[in-house]
Amino acid sequence: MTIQLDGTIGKWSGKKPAWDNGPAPADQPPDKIHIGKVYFDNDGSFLYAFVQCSPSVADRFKETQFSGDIGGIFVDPDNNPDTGSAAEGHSTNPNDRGYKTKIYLALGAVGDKPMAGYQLFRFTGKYLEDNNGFNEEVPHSDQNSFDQNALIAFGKDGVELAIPLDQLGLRAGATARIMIEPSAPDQGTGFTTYKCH
Ligand SMILES: [Ca+2]
Repeated sequence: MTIQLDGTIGKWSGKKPAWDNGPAPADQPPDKIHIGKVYFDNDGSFLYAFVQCSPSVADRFKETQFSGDIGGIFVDPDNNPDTGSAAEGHSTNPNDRGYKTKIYLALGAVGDKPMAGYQLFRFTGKYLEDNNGFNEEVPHSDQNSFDQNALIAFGKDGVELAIPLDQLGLRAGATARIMIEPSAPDQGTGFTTYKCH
């Protein structure tokens, strides 16, 4: 682990965000979390992601203790929109298709404390009406910020996660197409590419 997962944005400040969705809208529902800046990095083992959150996971928990989610990050490890998931909503935009894995960013509670987690789902091509076909759980991909050595943490600025490269089908030199889909309504969808070094 070459990046300390603590949910603070300072260590990313010298990098260019992969997506900058701007500030949260004034009419955002209080139980939702806005995604602002998103950053990626990698080492030989993990893809790292920092997702700026407004409000923070802890502040949202003061508002509601219901579980929910921040959104999804979709990864296409072969940089080809013609392999992988089908188009969402019959869109003709290639940005909306071709993904293999969805990183689902979950919110919840452990006892009376907030938690953030993630789980990976693969596109199977089956049951397209159900999660757009991302319905095969990747074994042992569940991460919960309360577990020791968890691969996700939350802090004052957002959530920070590490995903094993082999679970995403990525390795050094690979270029991934990435789509970021916040769960909060009326927010943009981010598209970017990331080249693993
Ligand atoms: Ca693809």
